[in-house]
Amino acid sequence: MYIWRIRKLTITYEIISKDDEKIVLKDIEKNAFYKIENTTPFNINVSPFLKEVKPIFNYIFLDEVPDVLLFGVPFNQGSRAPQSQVNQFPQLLREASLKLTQFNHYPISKPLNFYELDTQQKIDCGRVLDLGDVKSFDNHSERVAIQKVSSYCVNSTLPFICIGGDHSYTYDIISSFSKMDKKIAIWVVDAHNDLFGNPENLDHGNVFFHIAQLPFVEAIVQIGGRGFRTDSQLVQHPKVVQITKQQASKEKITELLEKYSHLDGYLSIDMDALDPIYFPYVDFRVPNGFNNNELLEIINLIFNFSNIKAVDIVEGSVGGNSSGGDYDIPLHILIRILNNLFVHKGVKKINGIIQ
Ligand SMILES: [Mn+2]
Repeated sequence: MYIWRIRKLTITYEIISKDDEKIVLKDIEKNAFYKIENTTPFNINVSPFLKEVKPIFNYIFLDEVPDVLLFGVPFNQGSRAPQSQVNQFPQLLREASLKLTQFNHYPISKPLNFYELDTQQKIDCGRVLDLGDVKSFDNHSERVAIQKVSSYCVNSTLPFICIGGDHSYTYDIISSFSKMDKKIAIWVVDAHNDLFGNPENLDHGNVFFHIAQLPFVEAIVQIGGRGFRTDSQLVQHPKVVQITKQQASKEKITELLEKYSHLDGYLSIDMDALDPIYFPYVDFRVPNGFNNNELLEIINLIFNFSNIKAVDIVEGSVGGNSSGGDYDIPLHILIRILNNLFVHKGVKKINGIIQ
């Protein structure tokens, strides 16, 4: 028998890896490795809709209750870009995260923490459960699969983050909030307004037209629109407030955050909000976008005012070297979002004031 049964649970082990059958542990003091049976039931009732992958930061969570949930949506069927490869983004981001590998502890979890040298800050991200990637199952469509997984997250009442995928799947995630019986505001940072085109087919170019039809969505605030439009491409909607990149001052965004501070919030980050100089790996690059710090300031501002329940990061694509630093900017954004989800978890705010 190669499987050891660990009895002295007072010793702290690092969780090195996990598969369906076994978990590899390392005794930190003795520098010795052990294999134990993997008796943790792989998640939850939606596991047929999830593919297990190497988790972000190789942080393997085996405890009962995490602070934050994460899942990947490796799909591109809603993209208008020919042969879009946005389906590969969850994997690329997970690969990029491995340079910040943090082996979780066993039997008692330790939280994910980072140190940012630039700001001399410790970034607490709590205990994160990476559920894996959504997969279609049986005769269910990709969209049904996403709705199953995001409904699980909504029902858990834990904050969660989804890594897309094209922007159309934001519709399926937001749909899962229908059962909460609460009105929500959607905060979007994107170079485009995604309200244009044949409304018959939901895709990433008209996704916010469809989201605006959901009765529990009270308002959609789009920040970062830029570039040229034709008359017919210039679409407005009574539920949608548009703040262009040029208009996106702290004051303007705060004014809207105050207006909608009575609502729960959802945040959607399209990677093309960033200037292509900083992150060119998207299908539709638009010049004169936000830099990394401007985007992070907007994200922090939104979290400080709004009760954000879930976030997505979408439309990242292939082209860069995941281990060579080309995906560090989305990775830093992810870390900052995890930190915000963890820190603001369960904190009720009205007009930026903790209640
Ligand atoms: Mn978009």
